[in-house]
Amino acid sequence: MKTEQVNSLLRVSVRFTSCVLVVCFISLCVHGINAETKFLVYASIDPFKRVPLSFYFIVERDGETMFNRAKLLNVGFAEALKEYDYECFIFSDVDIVPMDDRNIYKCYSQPRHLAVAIDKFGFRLPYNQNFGGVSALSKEQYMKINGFPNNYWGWGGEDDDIYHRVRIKGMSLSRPNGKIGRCRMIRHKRDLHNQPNPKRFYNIAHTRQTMETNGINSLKYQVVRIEKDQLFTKITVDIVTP
Ligand code: BGN
Repeated sequence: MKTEQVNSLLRVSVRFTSCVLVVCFISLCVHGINAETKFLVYASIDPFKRVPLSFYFIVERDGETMFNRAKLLNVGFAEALKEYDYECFIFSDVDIVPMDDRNIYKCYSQPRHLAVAIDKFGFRLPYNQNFGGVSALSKEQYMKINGFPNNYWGWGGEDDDIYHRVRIKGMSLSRPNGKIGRCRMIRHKRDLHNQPNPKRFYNIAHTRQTMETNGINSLKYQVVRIEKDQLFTKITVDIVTP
């Protein structure tokens, strides 16, 4: 099949599945892979087997500011909804690649953790509450938890905060089993501007008190650039460092 045919089929499938993959991205050179390469990695895993997966949103922060994974994913959510009324969002780190085609990238009745057995952690869940790497939330589930926290600058803890949000709102995590949930992590050094966040312990301890006012309803950012390709939209964003 020619590339253009694949592209138009995928475009059409958006209308049926209403599912979008939001990939957050640190930095082109430092990370060693660029957004387009990542996209190709995903696309090469036979998108038709992963039927629901239909469109990609790549969100990258502008400049050399601190990384903020959860906030970038919030931006992806907000910007994707401006393009189409998606019902399901898959939030993925740029460096995680699923290994099993039965790990279907779609939304479930409960928020789904998809990257449950990453090679970096010996193909095991590092701890039971872990919600890192790749997750799937329907628009409804995401809105119920007020999206993701905006105040996790640097590495760590934002996924634990999201886990708390899910539990506080009476939901639980759904997961594939450890075999189906196997993923590879593309090796790279720790990125610049992504040092462990010393405030993460404090933030996590206060999720319950802060989640109603810290999330998609308080998200502030400025779009620097939008590049539209056939198969993905790439947003470069100023995430407004405090
Ligand atoms: C945990 C991090 C997660 C990360 C996993 C796997 C924290 C908060 C400590 C209270 N959590 O330790 O964000 O996904 O490791 O790397 O640092």
